[in-house]
Amino acid sequence: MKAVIFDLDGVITDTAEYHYLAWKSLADELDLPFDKEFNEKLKGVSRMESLELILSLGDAAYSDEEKNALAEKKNDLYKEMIQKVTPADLLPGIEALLKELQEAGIGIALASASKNAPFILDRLGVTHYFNHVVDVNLIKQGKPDPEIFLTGAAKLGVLPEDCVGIEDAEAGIESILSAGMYAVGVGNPAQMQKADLIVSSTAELSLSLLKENFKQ
Ligand code: B16
Ligand code: MG
Repeated sequence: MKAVIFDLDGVITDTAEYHYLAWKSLADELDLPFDKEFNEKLKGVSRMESLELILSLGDAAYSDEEKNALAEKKNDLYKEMIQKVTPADLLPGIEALLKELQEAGIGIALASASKNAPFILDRLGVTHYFNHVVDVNLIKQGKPDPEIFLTGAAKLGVLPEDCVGIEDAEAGIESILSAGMYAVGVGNPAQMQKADLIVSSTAELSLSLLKENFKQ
């Protein structure tokens, strides 16, 4: 195991609630029946794809220009919300794991679909642990395509087979597996069936757990 590549939302911090509130406000304005259950479909999905899914709840057609304006409106609201993020919003065990990995000389990268990821890492006070943060603006195919995880490995200079990927969304697990990496899922086993290892909480993650299970 030479590197660990992390997802952000749902693994390092839980920004899903802010994404939900911002989309909910937009959906209410457009009179679309958006709820928490539907929001589950948006985890790990890019901003424009999320918008398309939400708009599919209604019959109205929108031009590309209108869609861009709607996505921008949601993002402005979301950006306002994430100003409040602090190191206390790190999920349990994550900083301890980052520290252990860094001390062991294991590469650390971020493979998040969020364009706001660098800002959130800064607010959480953990940017300095990361050897590379994949620039999602340069990624052509979103998760479940392996591109984002493969880019992380390439930037760290390690082979995919020597990497562990950690995700909370089904599309993310597929992305890790099709990149040829060892997939660790955080959350409900029903949504993580294909993962190589599943933990119910980030508090269970540690260097020794990853090392013991890697490639078994
Ligand atoms: P943004 P992840 C994803 O983060 C979120 O889970 C998803 O809900 C969001 O739409 C996506 O980032 C894009 O975020 O609008 O900030 O660019 O799980 O890949 O870390
Ligand atoms: Mg996620």
